[in-house]
Amino acid sequence: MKGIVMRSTGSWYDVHLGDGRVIPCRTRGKLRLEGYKETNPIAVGDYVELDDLQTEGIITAIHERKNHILRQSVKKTGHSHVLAANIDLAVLVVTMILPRTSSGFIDRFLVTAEAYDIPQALIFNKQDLLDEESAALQSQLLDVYEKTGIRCLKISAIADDIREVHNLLAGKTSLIAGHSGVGKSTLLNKLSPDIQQSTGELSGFSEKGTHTTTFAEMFTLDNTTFVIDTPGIKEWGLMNISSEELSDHFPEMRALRAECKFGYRCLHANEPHCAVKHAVEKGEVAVSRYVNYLSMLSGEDNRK
Ligand SMILES: Nc1nc2c(ncn2[C@@H]2O[C@H](COP(=O)(O)OP(=O)(O)O)[C@@H](O)[C@H]2O)c(=O)[nH]1
Ligand SMILES: [Mg+2]
Ligand SMILES: [Zn+2]
Repeated sequence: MKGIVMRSTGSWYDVHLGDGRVIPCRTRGKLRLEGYKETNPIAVGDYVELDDLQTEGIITAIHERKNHILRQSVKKTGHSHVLAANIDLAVLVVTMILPRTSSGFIDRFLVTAEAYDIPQALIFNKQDLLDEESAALQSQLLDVYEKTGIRCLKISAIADDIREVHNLLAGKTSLIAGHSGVGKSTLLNKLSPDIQQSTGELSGFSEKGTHTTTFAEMFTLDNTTFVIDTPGIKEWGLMNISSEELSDHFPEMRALRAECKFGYRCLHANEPHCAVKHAVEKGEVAVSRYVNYLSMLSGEDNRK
């Protein structure tokens, strides 16, 4: 029998069966997944095969993944672990006010998702709080990202009907990310009466101010719609993206590369006859995207 892993405590896994039941499972012996070094490399979002469905299950195999996202070890020991697997959509919740999400943060998220081969969407929350300045900033960003082909929604998680969000997520496994305070938990709670996340507090930190261990966790909206909450998304780094490859994860720049004089070696920085730079001058590639690209290229952005 097949199921999808919803959460893991390290030795136990909660597995969602297609009929809506969730049962605790263990593994027996050593499970391996081709291409991964770890034994029992089970992550949230993994499809697994199960045996013995009385009160608990035994995971006997892990299905091949269509993608996975990694999280670097907090201690920068060079280790990383799979945070979640088989993601259909990466959703970033952003706000223009309280707190303000920078375009640099948005682009970093989009580039990383693109590098992992995961389609992206942006949810602009807290529409009810926009003043003139933050509304102007938002419309600039909407213009940039809609032109880039990113699905964008505007909502007030505390007030609006969120049918559009339901439609966006329906039938998919989506990862939900965003800075602390943008309204992720408020939105999740509104999406399903079964989800009861605490809101309005600094989460991810214990009372002593130390970082608590945070695992990805999956919630069910219906039997085919799943959302994954990923605490600590800041550590979702730009892993293993070379300088030459970086602009390939900006779709509007990728489309121009062949026209650069230095073709696949062009970093679109100081090279002559660069199609990307020309497009920026002509207003065809957004200045903010280009500036954020250069910042990622120089590595400045990586250390934040
Ligand atoms: N005004 C307003 N406040 C919101 C909205 N969505 C969430 N909030 C508030 O923002 C604060 C942080 O929300 P929370 O869901 O905990 O954010 P999270 O850290 O991303 O999970 C809470 O006090 C929410 O009530 C919104 O659309 N409008
Ligand atoms: Mg929260
Ligand atoms: Zn170029």
